[in-house]
Amino acid sequence: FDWQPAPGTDYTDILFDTFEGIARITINRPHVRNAFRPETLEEVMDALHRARLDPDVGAVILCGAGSEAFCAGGDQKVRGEHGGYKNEAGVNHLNALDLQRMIRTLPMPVVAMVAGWAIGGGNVLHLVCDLTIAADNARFGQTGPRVGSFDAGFGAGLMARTVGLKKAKEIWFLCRQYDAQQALEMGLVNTVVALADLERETVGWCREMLALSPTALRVLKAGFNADTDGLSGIQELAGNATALFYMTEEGQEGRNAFNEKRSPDFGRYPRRP
Ligand code: 2NE
Repeated sequence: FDWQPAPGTDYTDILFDTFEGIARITINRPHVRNAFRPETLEEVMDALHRARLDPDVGAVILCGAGSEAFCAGGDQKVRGEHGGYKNEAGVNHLNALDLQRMIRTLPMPVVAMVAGWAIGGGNVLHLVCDLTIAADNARFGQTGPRVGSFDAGFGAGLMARTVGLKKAKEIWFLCRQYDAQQALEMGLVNTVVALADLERETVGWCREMLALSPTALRVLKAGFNADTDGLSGIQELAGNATALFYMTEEGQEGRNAFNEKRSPDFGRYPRRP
């Protein structure tokens, strides 16, 4: 595929490329199995924001550099003593949680393309993506209770909704590792393909989605997340209704009446059954 680096970016921890309406974000820290530090996630969020604002982009692929790892979670070498992971300025962050929410509210599908390890926060990262395409060398698991951490938010709750409560508790309480086939059987990933076919398959899935109605996919995504995300989820779903209403004459009549300093005439718009 003819991936083109996105112009105007000077990321240090990620790569950001586009191709045929797909934005590909690659965590590029293979020396630590693509574990993330705060700066990594700041860059991923910046790239997601750029993808969101690009009218040509309709799907995002999130992956790790190389075939050894998707992501090994938070970089334990920069984990501080003050409630988070230290950035270069010494400020502690848990911005993995900000990224999780951003992926869930991005109004287009985000597909995790997983080769190798998806461990700890890396396992939660692909979990919060809309779809996961796994290579046959992928391995999944949580380590939190072993390394003195946990993600009791989406890491626990969304895991339980995805694989079932008993399995989610097993994953977190025993910190075992699961191969790609086991992940498929528990519903943690959508499909498993040979490593050599991983990108072709993932791009194929994106192309199928790009051929469909972006509005339908956008509202469906918000609908899938709405109950899990509570009032924030309803906000996201409702925001889509507002955007669609703004596109109607009825919605525009209110704006026009205000700007023209007259009473709105909504009588022309029928009450539908
Ligand atoms: C990922 C795994 C299973 C890979 O094992 P292996 O044998 O393939 O590689 P190795 O030798 O362990 O790792 C290669 C290099 O990567 C570093 C290692 O330290 C090693 O570097 P050197 O020591 O040789 O210089 N590396 C790997 N993962 C790292 C990490 N997370 N931080 C810093 N360096 C890392 C194996 O490496 C592993 O189990 N890694 C640790 C996974 C882990 O515990 N992640 C953190 C979970 S907590 C979390 O992510 C989190 C959260 O709970 C809540 C909020 C936000 C984040």
